[in-house]
Amino acid sequence: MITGLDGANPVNLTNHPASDMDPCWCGNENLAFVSDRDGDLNIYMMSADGASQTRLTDSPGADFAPSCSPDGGQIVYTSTADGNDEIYVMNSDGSGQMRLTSDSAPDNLAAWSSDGSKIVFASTRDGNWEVYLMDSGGGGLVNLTNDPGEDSSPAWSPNGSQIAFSSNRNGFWEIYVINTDGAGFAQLTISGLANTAPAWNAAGSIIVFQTNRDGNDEIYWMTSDGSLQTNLTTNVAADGAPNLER
Ligand SMILES: [Ca+2]
Ligand SMILES: [Ca+2]
Ligand SMILES: [Ca+2]
Repeated sequence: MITGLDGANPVNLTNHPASDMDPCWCGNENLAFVSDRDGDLNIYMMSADGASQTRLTDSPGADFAPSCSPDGGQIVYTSTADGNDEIYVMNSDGSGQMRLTSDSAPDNLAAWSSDGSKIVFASTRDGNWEVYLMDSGGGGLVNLTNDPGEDSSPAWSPNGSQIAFSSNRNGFWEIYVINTDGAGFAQLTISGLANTAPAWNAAGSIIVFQTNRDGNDEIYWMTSDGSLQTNLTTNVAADGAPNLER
C-alpha cells in the first residue's frame, strides 16, 4: 500500500493473490518488496505504479527484509539460504549477491546509513536481541544497544546520526533513539503497550511506527523527539510495517 502522510487514498500496488510484503523504496521511482508468489520468499522490484515486477533472488531459503542503499544501487536483505538468518547485499538488479554476516544466531532487519558506508541490523549473537552497526563490507561490528532486554527494528535517521529502535527493556515494547556513537539515548513512547517498527521521514523530523495502543495494530506518527503522537490509519483491521518515501 502507498498512502499520503495524512493517511488518505491508500493504493494497492501489487494486487496479487500471493502474500506481498516488506515494501522498501529504491530511489523515488522503484520499490523492492517480498513475495511468496514463486513458492518461497524472494525479493522483487517494481516501479512505483506497480509495473515491471521483477524477481531479484532465487535462493531455496527465505529472502526478505530488503533495504535499498541511498543511491538505489544496492539492496541489503536477510536470507536463510545458508541455514539461518544472515545479512546479504546485492546490486539492485539482483546481481552480485554476497553474504555479510556469518553467525549461527539470527541476523536480520538490516538498513543502510544515509552515506551508504554502514549497515545497521539486529541479532541475538550475544544472547538476546541487540542492534548492531557494521561497515557495508561486513567488518567493524559494534553492539549499539547492549541491554538484557530485546532490542530490534532498527531504523537509521536520514542524517545518519541516530538509530530509532523498539525495545522491551522496560517491560513493554516502546520506541527509543540512540546516537550511532552510543550517546544520546532517549525513550520516545511511554504507552505501556506494543510500539514497534519505527521509520523516519526524509527530513528526519517525523518517526512513524506501529502500535496496538488503540486495540488493534495502527500506524502512528510522532515528531522525532516523541511529541504529537498521532494515529495515521484509524481502521479496525491490522495496519503494519510503515516505510516512508525518501
Ligand atoms: Ca528464496
Ligand atoms: Ca546468522
Ligand atoms: Ca538487548
